[in-house]
Amino acid sequence: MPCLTILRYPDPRLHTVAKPVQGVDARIRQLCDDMLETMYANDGVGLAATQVDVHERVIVMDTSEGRKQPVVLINPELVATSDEMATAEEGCLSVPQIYESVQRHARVTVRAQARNGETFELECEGLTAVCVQHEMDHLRGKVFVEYLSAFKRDRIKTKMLKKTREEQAPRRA
Ligand code: GNR
Ligand code: NI
Repeated sequence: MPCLTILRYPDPRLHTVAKPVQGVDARIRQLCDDMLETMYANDGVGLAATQVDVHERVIVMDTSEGRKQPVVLINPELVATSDEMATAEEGCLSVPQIYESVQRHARVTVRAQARNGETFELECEGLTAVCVQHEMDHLRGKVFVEYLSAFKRDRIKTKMLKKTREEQAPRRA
C-alpha cells in the first residue's frame, strides 16, 4: 500500500470534526494499516485519520523506543485526566519543522477499541500522554498551533503557505 498524503496546515480540512466509527470492519483495519505505514514512513509518533483526510475517529501511534509497538485507538475517549499539567515541545506532521511548547494534562486514561474491535483502556504519561491528547485534538478539528498566540500562529501560517508554494512551483532547468 502506498503511503497516504498528509494534509498540511492551514488546509481547512484539518478543522473537520471526525465521526465515530460504526463498526471495525476490513475497511477500518486497512485504514489503520495504511495510517501506521504513513506514520512510520514520516518518522511520526502518532497520526490521526483527520490528517489523511478521513474524518472518522481513528488514531495510530507508537511512542516506544524501538518503534515496534504500534497502538491503534478507534473511537477514543478520555475517561480520566490528571489535575497536574505538563508542558512539552510539540511537533506535527501537518505543520512540518515547527516545534512549540504546549501545556496539557500530565497523565490521561483513554478508552478505545483496538484493531480487533475489543474495548481496552490505556493509562498514559510522558510522550504517550502528550501524543494521545494531540491526536484527539486532531479528531475534533484542532491543530496544536491553535494553542499559540494569534501572532505566532499567523507567522506559522504564512511560513507554511510559502513553503507549500515553493514546493509546488515549477522547477527551472
Ligand atoms: O510525530 C509527532 N511527534 C510529536 C512530538 C511531540 C508532540 C506530539 C507529536 S505528534 C507528531 C505526529 C503528528 O502530527 N500527529 O498528529
Ligand atoms: Ni499532529
